[in-house]
Amino acid sequence: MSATPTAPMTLIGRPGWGSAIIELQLAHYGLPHVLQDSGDLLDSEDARASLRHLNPLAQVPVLLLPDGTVMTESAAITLHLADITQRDDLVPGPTAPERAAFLRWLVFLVANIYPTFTYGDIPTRFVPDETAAEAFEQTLNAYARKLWCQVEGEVKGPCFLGDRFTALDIYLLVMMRWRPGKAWFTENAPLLDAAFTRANDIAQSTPALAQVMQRNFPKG
Ligand SMILES: N[C@@H](CCC(=O)N[C@@H](CS)C(=O)NCC(=O)O)C(=O)O
Repeated sequence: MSATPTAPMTLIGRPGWGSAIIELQLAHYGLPHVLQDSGDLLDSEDARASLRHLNPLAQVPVLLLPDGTVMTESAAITLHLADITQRDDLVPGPTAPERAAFLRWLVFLVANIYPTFTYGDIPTRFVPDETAAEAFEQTLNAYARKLWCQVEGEVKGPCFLGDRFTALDIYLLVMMRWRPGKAWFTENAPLLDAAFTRANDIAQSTPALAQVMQRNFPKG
């Protein structure tokens, strides 16, 4: 039997943002949690200022553990939730055949693809000159598409790692709604597109996940 902690955690985030990746996992595991809206971190200095004492990068997700420990970084949180629940249904365990690929692509998604959103959301934060920022944004978006094409070559189908649904599929479910947009995936990355559809079907047919999807992506 797995030991599931009962004291609530606090997930700080924003509907549709990366906090959805963690909210879906908390719901999947049935872990008690409360949600706290970060405000629009891209638009509001007040929102950024009030988050910085927890995460100096002023990014979400931020997860406050029952003992007050602050966790940031979705991949670290993903691994931690599997640890504390002692479950291996979203994170293949150490001896599972999918383990190495899981770790590789989990880190790839957060270390390579996620930063393209950080830099691309407001390019002038990193390249102040408007003209240069425009060129930077184009190069960055092309680079992001190249990264997704690399991921496409690794999708086993029907889920990312084959038959089993893992936390990687939860990442796809959220990140593939962002740039370059669903239509691009349909046209250029059919395996990812199919994995997304599969993950979406699984989420929609699991009441706890369907509720989180609806809260984060009310438009579907
Ligand atoms: N490496 C972090 C990235 C988190 C991240 O970039 N979150 C976005 C929301 S999806 C954010 O808070 N952006 C605000 C900003 O970068 O100013 C993770 O994996 O959790």
